[in-house]
Amino acid sequence: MSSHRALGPRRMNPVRTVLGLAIVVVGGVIGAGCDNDKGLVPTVLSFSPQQVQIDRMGQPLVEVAFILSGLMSSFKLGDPTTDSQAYRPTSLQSVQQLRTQVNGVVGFPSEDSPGVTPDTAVDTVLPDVITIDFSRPIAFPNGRNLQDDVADYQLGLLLNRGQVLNGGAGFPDGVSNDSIFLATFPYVGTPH
Ligand SMILES: [Ca+2]
Repeated sequence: MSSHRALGPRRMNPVRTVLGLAIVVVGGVIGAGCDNDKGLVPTVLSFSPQQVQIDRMGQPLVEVAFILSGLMSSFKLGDPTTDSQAYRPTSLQSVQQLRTQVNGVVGFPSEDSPGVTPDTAVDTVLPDVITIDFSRPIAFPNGRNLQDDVADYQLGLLLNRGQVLNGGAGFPDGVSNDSIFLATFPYVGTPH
């Protein structure tokens, strides 16, 4: 785990908040976990016997980009507190193998140098929580704005292209954001 990420009931840096979302069923209940210096809500939710976790979300696209397909189901049902132990070794291997394969594609853009090592890439997405340091500008991965192209960011992190940890935009997936966000709730635009 990298030094800037933290989990669990311990008290946090006053300006940092850790967010995660667990999706549980029984009446479509959606629960969110939040941990900050006020300790208002535990990071990890406690479910009643009637509630079953079916998915979760900290950072976007972690499971599809960094978790091996055979482990996705268990990852969805997992808990951030065990992410590094349970998924770091296989995720690291997956990132290394993917980069090797992509680097062998003739004409594909070269990796950043200096760039993001496989270890740093994996430690940026595991445990699967999103951190916010309010003393710094809010933009993914420091929190997330609606307009942040997080797919490009995660792809850049995975492939080490686009200087994602140095303010770069990551690697383009060919899909741009809409610019129809609303100024009021629910903020996202009309589906189309
Ligand atoms: Ca994109």
